[in-house]
Order: sequence, then C-alpha cells, then structure tokens
Amino acid sequence: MLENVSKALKGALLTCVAVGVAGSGFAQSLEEVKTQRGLTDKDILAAAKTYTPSGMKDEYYVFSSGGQAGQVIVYGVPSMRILKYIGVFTPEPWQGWGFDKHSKDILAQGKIRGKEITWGDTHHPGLSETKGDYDGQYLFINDKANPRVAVIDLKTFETTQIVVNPIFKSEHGSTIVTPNTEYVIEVAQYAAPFEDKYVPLEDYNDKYRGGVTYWKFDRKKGKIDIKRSFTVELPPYMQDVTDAGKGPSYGWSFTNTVNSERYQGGFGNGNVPEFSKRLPNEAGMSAKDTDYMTIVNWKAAEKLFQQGKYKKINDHAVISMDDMVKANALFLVPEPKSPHGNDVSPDGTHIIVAGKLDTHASVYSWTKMKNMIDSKDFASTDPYGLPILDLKRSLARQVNLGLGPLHTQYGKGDSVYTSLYVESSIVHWNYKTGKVLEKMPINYNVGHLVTAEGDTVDPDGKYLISLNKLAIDRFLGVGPLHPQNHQLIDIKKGQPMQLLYDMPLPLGEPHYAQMIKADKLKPIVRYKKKSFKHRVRPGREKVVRNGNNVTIYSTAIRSHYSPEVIKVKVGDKITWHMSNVERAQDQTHGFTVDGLNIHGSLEPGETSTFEFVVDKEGVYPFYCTEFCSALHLEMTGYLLVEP
Ligand code: RUQ
Ligand code: CUA
Repeated sequence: MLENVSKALKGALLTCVAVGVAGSGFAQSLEEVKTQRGLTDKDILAAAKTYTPSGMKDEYYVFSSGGQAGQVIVYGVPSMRILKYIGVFTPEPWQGWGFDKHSKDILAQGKIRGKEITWGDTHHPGLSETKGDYDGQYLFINDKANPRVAVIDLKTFETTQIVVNPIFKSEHGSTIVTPNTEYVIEVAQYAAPFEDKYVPLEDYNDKYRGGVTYWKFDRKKGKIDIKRSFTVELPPYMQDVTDAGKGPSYGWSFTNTVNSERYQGGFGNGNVPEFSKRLPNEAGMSAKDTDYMTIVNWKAAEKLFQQGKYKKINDHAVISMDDMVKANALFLVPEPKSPHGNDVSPDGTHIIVAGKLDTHASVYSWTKMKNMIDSKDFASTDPYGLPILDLKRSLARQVNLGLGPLHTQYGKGDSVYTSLYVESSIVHWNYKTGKVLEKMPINYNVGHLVTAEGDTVDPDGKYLISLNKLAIDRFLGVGPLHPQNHQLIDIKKGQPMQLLYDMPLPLGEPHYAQMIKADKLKPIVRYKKKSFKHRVRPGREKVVRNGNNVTIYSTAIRSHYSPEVIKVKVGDKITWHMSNVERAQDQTHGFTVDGLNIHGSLEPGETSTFEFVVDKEGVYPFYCTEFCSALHLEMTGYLLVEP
C-alpha cells in the first residue's frame, strides 16, 4: 500500500510541477516545499513510506530496551512514533511506577542481597513465542548490571514480576526465550563465585564460574516459576550473547563465550602489586585466536533437574558441568576471536556467529555439529572436561563481510543482515550461498539491528532498524551527551536497501529490540475492576480508624475525589485505597499528596494503594496530576493533619 502512496505522491509531484500552486489544492506545492527544504525525490519517497496521517496506525510494534534507564521503549513502525516507556527496574513517575504500593512491591522483588536497586542496564527484550513465532502475550527484559529478569504483560504493558538471579554477579545473554516459552534463558557474563563470599583471584580457575539459567515460565500464571528453574554450571569464561535452537536444533541453546583465556587483568596503579604489571584486560582477554560457542542441551538439563541431579546454591538448583558432560549435553566449538553475535536461522539449521575482531561471519551447520555430537567425534576437551568439536568440520562457510561484524538478523528467504560496528554499515548477504549482496552506510557505529519478526521461524523482511551507538552530527546539539540513533531501513525484496528515517532516542542505550506485527497484540483499554482486592465502589467511600491505623477508601471520577476532606492525626499510619471508577477510554486520573513522594496514575477501572505516615502536623493538599477535564484544577482535596 505504501508503494501506492509513494506512486501517488510522485504523481502529485509531477502534477504540481506542471500546474503550480493553483491546481494542487495545497497552500504550497510539493515542488516548492522540496526546493525550500532542499529535499530530493528519494527523501519524498522516504517520507511517503513513513508518514502516518493522524488516525492511521502502524504496522509493527517495536520493543526496544531502554538501556541504562532500566525501562522498555515502545514505538511504532514505519512511523517511528514513540508510544510508551514501560517502567521496569527504575521508578517511572508518569505511570506511578515505584510510587504506589503495588509497583513498590514489584520493584522490591528486585532487591539484591537485601539492597534496593533503583536502576537497571537493560539489554535484550524477548517476546514470548508459541511454536517459534511471537505470540504477543508477554515480553521479558534483562538487567545486565544486577542480574535480573522482568516479565511484562502485553495486555497492560506493565511489569508484573522481577526475578533476581541468586547465583550470578552479572549477566548478559538474556532474555532469550525457547520456541514455546518453556524457558527464559539468562546467561552469566563476568565469572564470579556462585556463593556470596570472598574468593581470591588466585582461585579463579577452580572457584569462579559462569552459567546459563533456565527460568521456567508458567504461561497460565504469566509468571516465572522460580522453584522449577535451574542453572547449568559453566567454566569461568565470559558467556555472552545467546540464542535458542528451533526446528532441528530445538532443545538446544547456543552461547558465545569470550575470555577463554580466563584472563583476570590487574593492569594499573592499584593496591594489588602482584597483578599491576600485567596486560590490561582487553589485551589479555583477546590474546587467543579463538574462543568458544557453548552448546547446551536444555532438554537433557531439564531431565537432570527433574531427576534431582543438582545441588542447591543460595536455594537455587545448579547442575554441574560434570553431570552435563556425562549426559552428553554440553559441548564447545571454537569461534574466531572475540565472538559476539550468535543467531540461529529461522529453520534452525544454521547459526551465524560474528566476531568483532574478525572480518568474517562464520556460518555453523547444525547438521554437521549434531553428527559429531551423536558419534562422539570430538577434537579435544577443555580444562573442565567439556568436549570440543572441530571448528572447520562444524562450519558451512565463512564469509568476508567487513570491519567489526556484530549481530545478524534474518530477512526473507536466505537473506541476512549483519551490523558492521567498525565500518558503520549494514551488510546484506545470503547465508546459504555466502554471496555478499549489498552494503549500506549508517550513522554511526551500529550495535544490534532488528528486522520485522526477525527472531521467529518466519521473518517478514520488510523493515530493518539499525540501533546505532553514536549519533554524532545527526540531530540538533543537546550538549556532550548525544541521543542514540535508530535508523529505519526499507528492506523490501527486489530493491536496494533504502534509509527511511532517523529517530533520536534520548533514554539510555538500547542494545536490542524486537519488532512484532501489531495485530498480534490485544492490549486492554480498561482494567477489570474485580481484579483489585481493595476496589472502592462509588457511594461506599469511607475513612476507617483502628488505633493509629487509618484506612481511606476513596474514588476518583471526573472531576472530583470522594472524600475531599480527610482529617488524621500526626503519626497515623495511612493506607489509602483509591479507585478510578471511570469506564471511558483514556480517562486517567493522577493522585499525589504534597511532600510525601507518592504518585499514582489511575487508569479506568484501576485501584491503587498508597501507604505512608504523616509525621508532621499541617495542611496537605492532594490533587489530580492528569489534565482530565475542564474542571481538572478543581479535582483536589485536603488531608488535614492535626497535632
Ligand atoms: S549486546 S550491542 Cu547486549 Cu551486542 Cu549490546
Ligand atoms: Cu482527574 Cu485531573
């Protein structure tokens, strides 16, 4: 359809040129605007492909990580209009996230060793899948800094659970879902002891560990089932980006592994003199020519878990490397220097790996590797007894792509797209023939890239977004910290790639994103009132005192709260239940009380609870923080605190 729009626009353009302003029906002709703004025909075509008139909706949702903001960013494609920031690991005042009891309780699930953590380094969102296809029900997101995984319900676009990894001290290769969302995979990054105790670096090889956690997802409850989740212990290498097998590789997961050198640095003038003369980490950790891909049979691991073949560390089941090797379920295969991207093909037959320090992408053949695994045909073992497959015999081919290849996404057919970080380009190639088809410059230094439905068994092709680390000169200056630049690229078949749109994202560094067909999602417009235990019905508002405990049951509807005047005493413990009793779509009311650091966003049908103690006498106005009606300013009241 967009093709037609652009044809029509081109037609209109020609007409305008011919008849000038008078015949065009616009105040200005397209030709005039083009000249004034210095636009080319290609620009006009790009505009027509992305411009989304008021009321028209996008074809895809993009769920992007919010990077260091600890949130998720939602936007539409092709318009690139931002639709929402979802509060996850970080308080988000607009949504009241972290300012009412319910969201505080969820954030509190994310405490680490008893400490409240109010930020996250989100990297890789993962949409729930059924038979390897996005099903639009749930979204998972990880926190690399504080090893945690969160669940977001796509009916409400709200975070419903945060789970802390009890044994990792950092993570990265997450959140990856298995084809039926049986598990949400979370992979450690920086090796550390599983127990919460001090272990000297001298004991690194024996006592530090990596691992892969398989979080069991209970779809009926929409929650991760902590008790049915387990970790496979791995050597103290640095595990990295991960993907789940599908089709013939279903039941397996694949994890890049760097620092097989097990280098621990020490460089610099610190207070550990015995280490300080050593090479810096980046040199020591990339000294060898190859690292590994770690291959885990999670189906076999699940069996070991069910048989009770694990030990508990911090109350979490850990399956040992030894048991995994004995079960013929854990392998390594070398990968060229410092691998990063690791992407299983839609049909599950190949895995494309790209190493930052190698110009090639390596295409691994699952058939070849599986044959070697089945016939126990191994080249060697690593120091921990993990069998290593032969590199050459595992490869289908290696393809020279350019400088600093990172991540690969699949398009239609055998088309793939790989980001070239150092070269600031996207390269389009065929992974079955190894033919490089085209290269397109981007601005600048792309990390991840995402194609429409790219991680499913049936990618759409159509659109690609380049998630660029640097924007440099693309936008108006806003001081030394620049926004990120997401560039939308048209990759429809049979035509060269075309850059359509630059979108600044000023909210942390999004690493990865996923793009899903919009019609797969069924978000609600109002809450079911019954789902709230403390719901207050209109006419049943009241204030109940029980000793020092005061419980307020109140309602909000355009344009008043009920009750509007509430009298309490200094030191009272207040529990304030507030129900928005609206039915109308988009009729949200806010709620805050002066100086108490509480804020609610009450959407139609929702009940929120606020708990606080007023320890100073005084007059505390409360008011609605959403401009909800002509009498919104009057939507207010007094909390009177008597001495
Ligand atoms: S990883 S590009 Cu999490 Cu590549 Cu950032
Ligand atoms: Cu309710 Cu403003």
